[in-house]
Amino acid sequence: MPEIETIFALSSGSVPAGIAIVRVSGPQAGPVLARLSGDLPPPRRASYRRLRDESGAPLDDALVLWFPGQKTATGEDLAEFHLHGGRAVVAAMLAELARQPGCRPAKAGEFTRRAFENGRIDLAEAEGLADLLAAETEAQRQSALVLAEGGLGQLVSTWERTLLAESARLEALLDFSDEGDVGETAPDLSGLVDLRNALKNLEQAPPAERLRDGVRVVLAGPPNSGKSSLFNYLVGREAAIVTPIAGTTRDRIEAPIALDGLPLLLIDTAGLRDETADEVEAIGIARSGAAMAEADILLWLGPAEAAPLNAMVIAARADVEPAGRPGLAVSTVTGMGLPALRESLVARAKAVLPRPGALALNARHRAILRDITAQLDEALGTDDLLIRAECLRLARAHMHALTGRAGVESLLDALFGTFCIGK
Ligand SMILES: Nc1nc2c(ncn2[C@@H]2O[C@H](COP(=O)(O)OP(=O)(O)OP(=O)(O)O)[C@@H](O)[C@H]2O)c(=O)[nH]1
Ligand SMILES: [Mg+2]
Repeated sequence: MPEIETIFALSSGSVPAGIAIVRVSGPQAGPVLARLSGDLPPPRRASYRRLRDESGAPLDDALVLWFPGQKTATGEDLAEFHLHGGRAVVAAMLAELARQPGCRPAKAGEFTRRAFENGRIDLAEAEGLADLLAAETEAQRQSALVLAEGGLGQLVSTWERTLLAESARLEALLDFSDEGDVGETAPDLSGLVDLRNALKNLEQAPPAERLRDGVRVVLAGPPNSGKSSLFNYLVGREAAIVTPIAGTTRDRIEAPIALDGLPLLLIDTAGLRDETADEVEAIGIARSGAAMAEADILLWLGPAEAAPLNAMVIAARADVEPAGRPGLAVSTVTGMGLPALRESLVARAKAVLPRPGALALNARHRAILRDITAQLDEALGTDDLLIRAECLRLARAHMHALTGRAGVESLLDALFGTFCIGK
């Protein structure tokens, strides 16, 4: 078997910085650490060492850590160098590591991939980790943490135990029926029914994508109704052009914002009108329709009687328009109604997003859950014990795809490729 390559990378943020952490993982981690720092320091203890290159010239004075495998982040021997975070120091260190036998720079996500391959984390945890690194709002961070800490993996283990128990009982029944001993009593399927119902409930879990991309808040209505003005107020800058000319906005404009720690994607649209001679505006209006169709929250700035279903009616430009219109009266000029609008946006967004700390499922999880539920439905729908046993076996195989314990190579490449180098 070819020797596993030892990988290294800068694992802390970009230099220059106060400290730069370079990690080395693989069978050469120990020898490399010993060569550079003169000896192998005691395991799992920060030790102060002068690092020297091959010729004996000093590289840096650093804190070094030695983590012998397998109980390490990657499951392999792991060394960490906490260097002074100057560009030249880090460059010299990386160059020196590249000269070490059996060592090469790590690819994006390779440390995490090794952790997965060595069984230190499951696939869902790796996905959670990817989300955690990308998290920009508090809600995203909390949800990613649930996945990263193995929330889904633990659920799957529980389901698997239920399925294994059912399979074992089935096998026993099948064995007895060979001997003609099987009783008339119908087998108790309540465990499977409970599991199926639990999975169906989980399918209702809020989509993780909303947490990642933001709750879509679309501003729509006739031209000149004040959409872009409100959009700019919520975004906190002049992101969209505002003029008294009807038809100013001609394309959809998106801006991500965080409101009370919740991720929202605000979408301003071209004003809707039936007649326009302007070809560009006509295309813009078609896009407005598409944006409205995919809105999680639709803010309607037009006449209440024309409001789309479930839209939140906003009586905009309330300082100049006649009073008494239905809907929430707001004015971006006087500030009227704006705190109430923010509050109600937060409340509606919360209803769309996963509860803090609750498990959120991405499209991949959801698709696999549906596959598992389909197998369980089939298992429950048949009286043929052999078929039922086979359905349960397939259901278990799908569960393994959730945590990545079944061949999912292309998926792994895609996932780990999204990590940064050094992670
Ligand atoms: N007095 C007052 N004027 C406003 C208010 N909101 C917007 N306006 C004015 O109304 C006009 C149209 O505002 P926009 O925000 O561009 O309206 P819009 O709905 O984006 O218009 P289109 O992009 O053409 O569809 C501009 O002259 C704004 O200055 C408001 O709350 N009070
Ligand atoms: Mg506009």
